[in-house]
Amino acid sequence: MEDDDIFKTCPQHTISWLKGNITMYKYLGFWNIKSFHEGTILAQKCFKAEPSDVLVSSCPKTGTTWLKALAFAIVTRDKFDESTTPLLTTMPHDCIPLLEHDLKKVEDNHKNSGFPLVATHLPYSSLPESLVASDCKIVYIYRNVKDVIVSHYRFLQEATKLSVDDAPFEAAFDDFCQGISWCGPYWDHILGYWKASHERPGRILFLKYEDMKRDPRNNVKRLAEFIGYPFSIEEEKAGVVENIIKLCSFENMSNLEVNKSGTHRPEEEDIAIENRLYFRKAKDGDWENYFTEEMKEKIDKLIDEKLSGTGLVLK
Ligand code: PAP
Repeated sequence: MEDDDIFKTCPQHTISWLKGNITMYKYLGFWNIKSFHEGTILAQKCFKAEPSDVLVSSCPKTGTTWLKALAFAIVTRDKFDESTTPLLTTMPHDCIPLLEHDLKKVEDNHKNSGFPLVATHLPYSSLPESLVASDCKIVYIYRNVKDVIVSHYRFLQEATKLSVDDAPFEAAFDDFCQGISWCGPYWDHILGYWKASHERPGRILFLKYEDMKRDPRNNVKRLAEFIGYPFSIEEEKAGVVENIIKLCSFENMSNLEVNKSGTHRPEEEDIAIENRLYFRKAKDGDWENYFTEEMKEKIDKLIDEKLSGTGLVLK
């Protein structure tokens, strides 16, 4: 089937709370806009994983930008320090190519630079076969579902230049609970990686956003070790771990000029996003400013149903 025919037949949802500004398509069980689904199909057809690839994966709004900055700083620390790193002038999303959008860049990295990091928002079940079959390491970040719902809502509301009053949160919440969110259903996205991590132990590192905030030092060390770039004793003594944490902190990143005034993918009108929208509040528990008691009960019950017996905690 031609790609266009695929999208004529799969479920569509035009987001009412965004005044119809975005239409999502459900393809292979997950929601996304058409261009990213097309990029997924291309990656599935063409991508050939290299053993050294490290996949940085997440459902949107779970801490991707932070994880990318940390992984980039860890992998490139022999070349750059805090005063020379590209992170000072390039937003983290532009430092690591996205498999379902920047395939050519990923392939160029394979050929020319040996840079190992590849980012994705793809669910595990949509990853290219060569990646699933490989022994590449995968790092997966996840976050409390209620803060993800608010972060997702505020991001799309601002990206479509609507006011909060014009974009009712209640409708955004209802869509999310029905699984209709960027790369959603959120719980299915996490469960795909979670199950795969049990089938292939040692292959996927799960990082929880809230744990990373509580204990960045240990989590950054775990991350570095897992992806094959462990800190030496000398580096630890010299404060390299702390320097990376400070460099990638929300306080530092959100105050860099590039992240205050730059634009991500400025040449692509439909998905160009101001960098500042990726750095909103970074507060745990912001959901309390948006949720009614009824919403809290509804999402807690839903998550209990979806995740019962898995050992994952998203509440
Ligand atoms: P994306 O999927 O669109 O890239 P992602 O980076 O996963 O988004 O999530 C954005 C959240 O991470 C925002 O949370 P908030 O809406 O609750 O504020 C953003 O503020 C937060 N964030 C961005 N950078 C950092 C950072 N360096 N440290 C901690 N949190 C961060």
